[in-house]
Amino acid sequence: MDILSVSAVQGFIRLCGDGWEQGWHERNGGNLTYRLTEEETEACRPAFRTDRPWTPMHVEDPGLAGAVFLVTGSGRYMRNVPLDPAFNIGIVEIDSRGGAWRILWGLERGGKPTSEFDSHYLCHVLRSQATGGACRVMYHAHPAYITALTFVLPLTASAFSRALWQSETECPMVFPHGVGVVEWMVPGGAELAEATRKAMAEYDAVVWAHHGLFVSGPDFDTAFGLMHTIEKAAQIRVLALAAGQGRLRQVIPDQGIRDVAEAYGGTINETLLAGGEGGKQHE
Ligand code: 2HA
Ligand code: ZN
Repeated sequence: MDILSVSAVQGFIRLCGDGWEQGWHERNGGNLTYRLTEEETEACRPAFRTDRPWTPMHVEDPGLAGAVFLVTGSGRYMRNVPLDPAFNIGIVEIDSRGGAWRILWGLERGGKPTSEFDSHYLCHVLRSQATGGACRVMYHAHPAYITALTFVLPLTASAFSRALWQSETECPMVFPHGVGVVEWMVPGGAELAEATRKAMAEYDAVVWAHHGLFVSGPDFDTAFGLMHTIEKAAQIRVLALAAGQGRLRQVIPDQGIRDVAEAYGGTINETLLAGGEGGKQHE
């Protein structure tokens, strides 16, 4: 079987192209990783080579030792993924200690996994454990509107979650637990990886101040949909703030936010809704 006809590989490629179409991946911005199931790994195995060297990560965690990931390439462009998958993406295996990777397929001509792979790996370990193994996707993008909000809102989970819930009716049903926020840090470093992992213990989406958004999910549709919903709500918020010269006449009320979450089987994160310093954001 051709590796490009494996549905997980196709879904991965499609998400990269879709993210580019949305305008979220200027140059080599953003990255995507997906933890393959055993069946998917077997379907891809005829295309694997196992003679490549192990490369140590900056982090070590045995939580997903031996796991196999589809990854975008460091310095490679989302825009080019559908045109040349074997150059722009790859499949890597984690060693038995959870501290190194080696390339099994793809990333041709000297490629390596995304510069954010350490962040992705730590978050995979955490979210996989938190969801009984259901979580498989980590997706990082540079959407403009959620990033714009990091210049005007307090950098707190409460301020962001509440602003987004208030701005689009879909939000309380899509992410009732809210979104986390991490202050500005140098990309690709252990510090950002650790801060993101901490935030991911509570939230399946984390805003990176002045940089972008990091989301997780069980499959490509859910992860892409979460990125898309958050960015859409942020766009509405920014447009409304601009049109109202910083003042919003009304927003979706707190009880409405609660009711939407409940109507769709969720429970709103009351701590975030109660507000903290973000509580008065709409006034
Ligand atoms: O892959 O987006 O955060 C490039 C980046 C780093
Ligand atoms: Zn980035």
